[in-house]
Amino acid sequence: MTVRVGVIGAGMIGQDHIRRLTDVVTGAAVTAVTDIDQARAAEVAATVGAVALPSGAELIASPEVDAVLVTSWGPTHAEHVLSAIAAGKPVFCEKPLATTAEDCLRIVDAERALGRRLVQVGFMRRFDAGYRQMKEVIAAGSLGTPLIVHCAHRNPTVPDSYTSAMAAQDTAVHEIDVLRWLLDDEIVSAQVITPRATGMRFEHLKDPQLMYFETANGVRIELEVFVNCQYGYDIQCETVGEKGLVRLPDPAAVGVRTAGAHGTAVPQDWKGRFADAFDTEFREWINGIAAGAEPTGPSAWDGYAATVITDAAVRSLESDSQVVTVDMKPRPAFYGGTA
Ligand code: NAD
Ligand code: ISE
Repeated sequence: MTVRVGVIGAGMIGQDHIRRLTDVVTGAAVTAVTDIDQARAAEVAATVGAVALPSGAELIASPEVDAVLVTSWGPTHAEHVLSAIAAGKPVFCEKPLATTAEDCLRIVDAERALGRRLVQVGFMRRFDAGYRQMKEVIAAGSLGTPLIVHCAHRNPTVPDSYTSAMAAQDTAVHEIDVLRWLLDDEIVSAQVITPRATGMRFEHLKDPQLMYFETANGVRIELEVFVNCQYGYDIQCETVGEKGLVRLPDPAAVGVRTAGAHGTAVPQDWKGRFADAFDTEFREWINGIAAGAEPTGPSAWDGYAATVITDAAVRSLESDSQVVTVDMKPRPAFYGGTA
């Protein structure tokens, strides 16, 4: 069976996922594309023999579309995800699930009312081989109880449109999701501190930022977000337990010795660093749909949790670094909780 995917949003990541679904993943075909920039939708659709449709609503309703991929701007995600649920079609939504907690809860409620999972959120780090190995090591118990996590999330540069709040909403949101999953624990508070700012930033931006999170079990997470580090796209993660530690491996790269120095290249963007993770994420999503199974990747609840935790981090940033308690509803049984 070929899963026919309709794509809403033909920008940077939308085009990358269309290429992935067409050239990398077997059992999938992109049959429809839409974008508010209709010329872009037509151009991108033509590259894969898909039809360009005028709106997300028409794409979701199309009989040629079995599953929906949402890669439009964040504030538009909720509308498309809710429409896909109403149509009973599986929907993969790039992060964030929605930009407000209220919209995330509307999605959670709609999915619960339907009674089966249709939504998967695009937190691709759960599909990265290094993070998966870290999770296995932590779960096996040889490190003892996890106590501390040290992380860094560095981008070489960001555009002028990137705001200080986006350090949490757009960037740290990946650690927020992957650490909840890695530790099988919930984040209960957030604090954001701004050290001396780099001179390599746009004037309005607070960069770098140091973020501190505490989990329900008392694990302390420290995360450096530095989005103008200049030298590359660098993701670090080290979990310290009672009897040892586990560290995320750097991506494999050849060692080069020349001109009196030796080194390995640092990736320059998330596309290259997480290419294999994105491939695995889509392979598993498509295989699940083809098998008639519910998605097992990050759920609508995980999307809601990430949004309320990033809200707490932004409130801390905007309130002189106060420690802010995460305002999260109890997790429903439908999503593996007890409520
Ligand atoms: P982009 O601006 O390059 O592309 C977004 C596209 O959506 C544009 O072509 C725009 O015209 C279109 N669009 C906006 N509103 C629309 C609507 N209502 N209907 C149809 N099309 C609409 O942005 P991008 O970098 O591709 O990011 C898209 C999403 O992917 C964002 O939510 C972003 O956070 C996420 N993203 C995730 C990762 C990751 O690592 N997982 C990386 C980059 C971006
Ligand atoms: C971007 O939207 C991503 O999701 C990248 O993974 C992240 O590293 C970057 O900081 C974000 O802007």
